[in-house]
Amino acid sequence: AAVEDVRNYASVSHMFDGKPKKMFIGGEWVEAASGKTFETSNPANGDLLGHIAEGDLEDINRAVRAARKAFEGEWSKWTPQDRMALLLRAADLIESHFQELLTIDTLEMGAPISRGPFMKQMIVGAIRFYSSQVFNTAGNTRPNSLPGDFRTFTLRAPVGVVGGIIPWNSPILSQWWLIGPVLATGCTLVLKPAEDASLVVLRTAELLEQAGLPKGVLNVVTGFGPTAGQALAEHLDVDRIGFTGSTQTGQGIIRASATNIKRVQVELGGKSPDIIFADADLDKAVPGAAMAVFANSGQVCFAGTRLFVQKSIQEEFLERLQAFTKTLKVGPGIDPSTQLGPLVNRKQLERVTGYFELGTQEGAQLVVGGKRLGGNLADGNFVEPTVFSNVHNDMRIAREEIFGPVISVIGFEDAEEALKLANDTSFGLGGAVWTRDLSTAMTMSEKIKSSTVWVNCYGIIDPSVGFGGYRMSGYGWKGGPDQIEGFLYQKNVTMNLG
Ligand code: TXE
Repeated sequence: AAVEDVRNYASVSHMFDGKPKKMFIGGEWVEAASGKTFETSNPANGDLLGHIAEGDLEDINRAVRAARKAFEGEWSKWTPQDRMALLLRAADLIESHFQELLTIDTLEMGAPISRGPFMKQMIVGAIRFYSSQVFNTAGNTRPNSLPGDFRTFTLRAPVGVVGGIIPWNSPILSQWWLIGPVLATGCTLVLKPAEDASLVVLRTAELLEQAGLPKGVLNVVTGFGPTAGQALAEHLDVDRIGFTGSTQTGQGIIRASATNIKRVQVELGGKSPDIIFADADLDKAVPGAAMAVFANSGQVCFAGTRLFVQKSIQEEFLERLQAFTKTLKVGPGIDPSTQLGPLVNRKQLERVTGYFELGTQEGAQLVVGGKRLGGNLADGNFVEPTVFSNVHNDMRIAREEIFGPVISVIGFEDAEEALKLANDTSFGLGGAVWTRDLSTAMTMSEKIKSSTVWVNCYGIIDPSVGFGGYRMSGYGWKGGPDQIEGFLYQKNVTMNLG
């Protein structure tokens, strides 16, 4: 029965034609050196979607060799204009194939198809932004300030082979935080997608081939973290690594980078504060704060999971939050009316339901949700959007990243207390303030210790600005001109004309 369902999806994309999917190395579609494959399935119903090549050390070695060869070959002669044209062609192709990409991603990792318009604008916008960065690779010249007849100037050169390891929560987008700067700067890339969501990355590679990407500039090695991922992180001929995922794996990536002092960018977990002041416009703040966590079923790195509400409005706010939460539709992402899809896999399902139990054990009050969904959703990894109140900032549900649709509501008296609680965390990725008072908005924006602060909105990222992390949420910037720096070596040339 599972195979028949896969056939039904074949109309969407040849990604679901039942044939094992190959990896992309040196411009060729190849099987794993070991010949092994692994299964990928639909988290909404458990159906088998297909098989994917299971790459490991040998495939990573092949891919890094191909990336090095490409870096030193024809690609190094491409002008910034050539690379800009390639990125613009890619943006057009991604735009015209967007519905197909979105459907592939939804079937494999579960997120609702209704995120389409927002994602399309974000992704196509990001690619077009990166096309504008091809000239952001220049050095500079200064008038001589040394005693003598010297000339000093700087040059900037692409760092070389980049290794990218991305998670499953939004590969349709997160792959571009690596492919974009790589193509803009003239580096090459070996990309290892997450084992739960590889198909959209493989389809994107096909589209890039169609856009005229030279062989070996992008290589995709599918497979598991401890084998393929670890081999990439440790590889002596990889110059830079970009990683998004768990804090624990990130720590391993940083350790592995020491083998050859790779440049590193890591974006890890979060427990972001979302602060509602009594003067906020609750018509906007209630749905805004709810979707700051429930979007993608809470599987978002900067989800605003610690919801601080000023005590004077707490009762009304909780009532309205509960009512709003009850209106949300949970179901298969492929249904256009779905607002929350399934969790990506059984491991995440167990993790999230474990926190449902923990919250009650710790003495928090369950306001709404808190259960796995059965009935016609019993074969998928569905859970209810959940709100706990009476949470203390030192409870585990307020300190640990749950990565599910779980809000912890914490009361506060005044701005000073809100700030103290908001910053009492080991993370620092996102955060928001809802208020009509300009000076509250400004002061909180300056003092919240996180790389992104939203005022009267949540989760909006301008790719031409980008985002990063404080503390254990990681370091290095994604998007914006600052990210480009990380893909370039700077060189100082000093000439003595005397
Ligand atoms: O993450 P992993 P998992 C958090 C979130 C979630 C938890 C676990 O809290 O519940 O992490 O998710 C690859 N060497 N985030 O287990 O293991 C792996 O194959 C090299 C937050 O899925 O970090 C995948 O490609 N690579 C996050 C990627 O790392 C390794 C998004 C992420 O997997 C590896 C995802 C190894 N030893 C999870 N082990 C965010 N910040 O958005 C695994 N990988």
